[in-house]
Amino acid sequence: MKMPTLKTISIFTLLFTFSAASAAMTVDMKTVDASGNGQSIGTVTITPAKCGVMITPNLHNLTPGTHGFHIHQHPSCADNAMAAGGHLDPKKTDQHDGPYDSKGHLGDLPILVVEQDGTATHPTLAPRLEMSAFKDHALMIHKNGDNYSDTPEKLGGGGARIACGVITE
Ligand SMILES: [Cu+2]
Ligand SMILES: [Zn+2]
Repeated sequence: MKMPTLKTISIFTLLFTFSAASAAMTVDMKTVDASGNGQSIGTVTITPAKCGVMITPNLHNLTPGTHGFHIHQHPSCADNAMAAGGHLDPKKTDQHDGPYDSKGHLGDLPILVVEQDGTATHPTLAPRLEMSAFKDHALMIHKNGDNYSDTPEKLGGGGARIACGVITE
């Protein structure tokens, strides 16, 4: 039996690496401040999945527990991330229903889970989203959790914006 040559293996590796790289999108996340360019807390990588997209955080320096996590409308984190506007909502539903309900904001992502050491690395699936939905918007992490509802508090109760990343790809 003839073994594959080193050259053949290299070509396959190159093709695979290239297609994987072009399919993923990595967003730099920064703490929120007036300039919109705070301290780095790591990255969030978005990759296409069979159903929706996978969201893989590689974050640190966050407070342990759950945090509201969304795509916000505008590609800016200036003015303590208020420049990013509200949750991405192309169908103008004006409803915060979370990532698993088809009625509300398209930008509602699965909550971000932060470990006791302040890191978040657990990947989640966002079934309603496509890669193209992220382009020219911002990713936002909130101080509090998200109950995927407008009650008892609007927008899941996430409160203040604590970290933000502009999606330019
Ligand atoms: Cu948000
Ligand atoms: Zn929302």
